[in-house]
Amino acid sequence: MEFVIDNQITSLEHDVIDSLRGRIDCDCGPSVVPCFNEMIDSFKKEDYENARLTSQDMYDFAWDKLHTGKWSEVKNGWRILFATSCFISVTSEIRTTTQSKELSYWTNLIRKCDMALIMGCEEPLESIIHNLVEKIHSMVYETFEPDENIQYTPSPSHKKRKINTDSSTIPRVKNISPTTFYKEYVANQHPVIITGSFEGLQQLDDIMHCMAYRTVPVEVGKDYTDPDWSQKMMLAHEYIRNYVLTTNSPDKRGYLAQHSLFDQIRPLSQYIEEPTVGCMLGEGELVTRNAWLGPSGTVSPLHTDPYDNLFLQLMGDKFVRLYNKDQTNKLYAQQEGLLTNTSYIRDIHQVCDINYPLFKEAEYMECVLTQGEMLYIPKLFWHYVESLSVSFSVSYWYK
Ligand SMILES: O=C(O)CCC(=O)C(=O)O
Repeated sequence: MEFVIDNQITSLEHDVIDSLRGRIDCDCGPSVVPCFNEMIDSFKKEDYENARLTSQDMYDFAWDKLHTGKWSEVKNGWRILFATSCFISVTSEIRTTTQSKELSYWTNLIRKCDMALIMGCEEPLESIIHNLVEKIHSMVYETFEPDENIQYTPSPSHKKRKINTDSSTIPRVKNISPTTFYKEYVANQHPVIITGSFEGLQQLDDIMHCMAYRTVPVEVGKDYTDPDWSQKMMLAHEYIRNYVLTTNSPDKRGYLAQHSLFDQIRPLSQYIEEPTVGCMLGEGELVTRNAWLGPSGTVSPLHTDPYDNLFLQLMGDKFVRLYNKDQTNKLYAQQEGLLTNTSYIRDIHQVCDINYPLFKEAEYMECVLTQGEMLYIPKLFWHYVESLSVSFSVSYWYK
């Protein structure tokens, strides 16, 4: 497979990379500068062999820094250094390798670009990396279409959850206007399900061409409160085949959860649209949109988020239980550690009355959200979410 590096990318890359020099100096300290400069200079002089070698050193160095200490405290320069070395490594590699290029060769390059995007980088380098990885991915997908025999269409197999009719129901309304949505629900902080505003996805095959060989982060384990829970990076088509369409035991369950997948893989955005009623939430500012793609049986334990949420069900069914914030004293929020927004109660369907005596008195609302429906979860409402089938959801958080 021949890969032609676009002239446009070539001229842009030189300007971008020059503009990054100062940032590295300030954030990463003077000891990194000579090596960074050698990488950049080799690249500009078209000494791609040396650029490839030095970029690998810089990649490893920045990777360690990105994984030391608290994520929020990592200086931006390390992210820039990481993204720059990913970019130089990938483009130099393509220019220098002469051996025949297997699928794994390409997926490694795609993975490097994905890691740069996942770790976070800035414009204009970010757009250049998007362009590069999208080009590589579509060429690779055309040449190595994954597993022709596998249908990426979920079977209709279904877990059942009975909705408690004593609980108050969440109203369902069709095609509501933003003003009515605001007056009747947002102003009263009342959850509502809006139907008829989008169709959703029929099958996962439709999105494989955008993402099959992209690397995505997957949470493996019963849920994020489990001590054995871990995060793994894997190719999207392998994740879908081995975790979404395959039934695994709960401790081996994989969940692509709370990930900004649509920002990492831009072509996927064509399948979603920001809800028009979003402008009515908070100041109307979209904080983030996250993907939640997984098999039947994924659980997000009872927790709160500090944002108003429009939760869209693109595919499959999810059981959702909600508790108003005024029920908090009956819900046993964790008192210490990183998860003070999460309840100690892991399975709301089997709660020990002795340990959690107030829980059964808490008032709640619940529903099964189906494809094409959108649930408004007011900020700080407690929510427990369980998938009843293969499921793909998107949450839009506003402040
Ligand atoms: O779908 C899920 O598993 C959880 C969704 C959620 O917690 C959220 O959107 O805030």
